[in-house]
Amino acid sequence: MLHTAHGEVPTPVFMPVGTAGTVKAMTADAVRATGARMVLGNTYHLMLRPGAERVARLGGLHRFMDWRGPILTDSGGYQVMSLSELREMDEGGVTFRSHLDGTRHRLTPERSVEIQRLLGADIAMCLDECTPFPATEAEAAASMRLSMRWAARCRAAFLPRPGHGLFGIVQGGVYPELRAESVAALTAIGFEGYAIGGLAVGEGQAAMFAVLDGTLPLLPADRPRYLMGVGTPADLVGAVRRGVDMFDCVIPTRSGRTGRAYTRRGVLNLRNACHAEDPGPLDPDCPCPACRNHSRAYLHHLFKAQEMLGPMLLTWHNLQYYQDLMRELRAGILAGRFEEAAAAAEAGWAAAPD
Ligand code: PRF
Ligand code: ZN
Repeated sequence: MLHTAHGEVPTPVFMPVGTAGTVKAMTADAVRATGARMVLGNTYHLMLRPGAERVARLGGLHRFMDWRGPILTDSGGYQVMSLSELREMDEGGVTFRSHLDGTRHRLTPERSVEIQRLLGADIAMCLDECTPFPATEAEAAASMRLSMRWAARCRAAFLPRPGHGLFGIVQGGVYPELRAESVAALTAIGFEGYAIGGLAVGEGQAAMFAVLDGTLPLLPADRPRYLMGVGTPADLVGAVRRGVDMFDCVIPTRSGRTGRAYTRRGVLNLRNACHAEDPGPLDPDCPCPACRNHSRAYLHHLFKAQEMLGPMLLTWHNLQYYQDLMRELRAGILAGRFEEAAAAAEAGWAAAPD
């Protein structure tokens, strides 16, 4: 259980991504109705638009987006590297041009922590560099050590408040000694929780699981572990099996907007003509409005006609599926039957692959 200023969150937990102050295509009430208890926000997007100070003047991100549960904010480092133009990294921080209007901005460990405080994050993340893949061991070492120096500066800049926490981010690429060095550096500083960064960047599921196998046993057992930016349902099951407590990923929301549905029977694409006259539900076992009220044929029609209800319904469905999957894994863990819950989910995908 995570205890935060905005309530308790049972783990393992999946956090829908609310990058720009909205989980795209969903009202906050709808996100809550899927079973989500915590969402992610992004320093990078919100500092550029509408600005962290403006959000603070308007009462903070919770009120701004009408989300009453806890919010975890990412620190900006990862989004700067993937979205911004002309970024320059130095010991002090990162200077970059906005992908929106080309204006120059600078993010330092201290400013990232300040922005996350202005937003009102229950959980803030350290500014880090997500080491690209592939990277040589020397490149991964230099990048990880910079992130560790930034982590110490983030810890010093963070003002402790009850119910609020700061998480360190383990880096080190696919190199076990570097991952171990990163864990040692972060645990010596001391954080409320620990994230595994630098994964799901092209290394593949087997390499990602190998890093988790080597890294998770080194982390303190009484602190939450968060695998950043992961993943597919199969990734989540494998990572929970290895001891991960928290996840965020754009897969359910982004793929919902393009017509891809994750179901108890595998992945399907509603744009495919095979659904054009199918009167049955997307997933007969799903309680979401797309499955309760509509046929596959109707969902297919919405995507063909480019109606905005299509992305809305499939986003709801995919988030519902992710939340139901996590609830089943939590119930399995509490009953001492995790492997049965995992096998039930995995058997469903295997029965009818797309
Ligand atoms: N660092 C941060 N955010 C992230 C990542 C990271 O390494 C990843 C890795 N895929 C996703 N989001 N700060
Ligand atoms: Zn559904």
